Amino acid sequence: MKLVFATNNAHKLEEVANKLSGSIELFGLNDIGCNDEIEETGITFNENASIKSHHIWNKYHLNCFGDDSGLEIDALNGEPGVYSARYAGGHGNHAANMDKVLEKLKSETNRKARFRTVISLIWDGEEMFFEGTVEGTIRHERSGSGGFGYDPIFQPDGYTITFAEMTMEEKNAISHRAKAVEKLVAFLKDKQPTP
Ligand code: ITT
Repeated sequence: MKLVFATNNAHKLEEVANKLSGSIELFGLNDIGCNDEIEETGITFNENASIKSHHIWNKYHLNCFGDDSGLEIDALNGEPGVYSARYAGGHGNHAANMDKVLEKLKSETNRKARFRTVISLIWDGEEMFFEGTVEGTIRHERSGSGGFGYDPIFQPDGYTITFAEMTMEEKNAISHRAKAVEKLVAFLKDKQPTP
């Protein structure tokens, strides 16, 4: 069975492909010849994930899913949220995004935050959502050089190190994305014929 992940991010594709087994074959946007720029115009993670999955379903009628993720900071009323990638302006300027967060939280004592991932799956025309979160706090300074995005300033609850100080395996064992993907994979397992 063919399943399309509405992304061109090779790392994300590989993460899901590694967890899928059996008869489901995973394809990225490139693999199906889709070069469309799917705009994330939603104001929630669910909306953005849904925009991506519907784009593929409406155009190709293939089983598919899209995802959206971001950081929510309690003292900033959930910011940067869906704007995480472009919080300081340009898309994916991680250093500037972190500087903006640290500046806004300069004299803030409530440092609670979480990463959230939402996946919208369209299977046989029916939409389902899978969600993963990881709770933590925002450090006062960056620490570590691993990962990406806000990892150097995010310390997950129960740890004394940031995401950027963890190995990829450590982060992938507890991350928001991994949790959402696990739920998706569990659902898809039932869709595969037993060998
Ligand atoms: P796409 O092209 O697939 O949209 P992206 O890098 O924008 O890739 P996401 O939509 O998953 O990735 O996440 C949006 C932003 O949220 C991302 O650019 C980071 O700033 C932040 N983010 C998401 N997951 C993160 C993580 O695991 N660690 C650090 N920052 C993360």
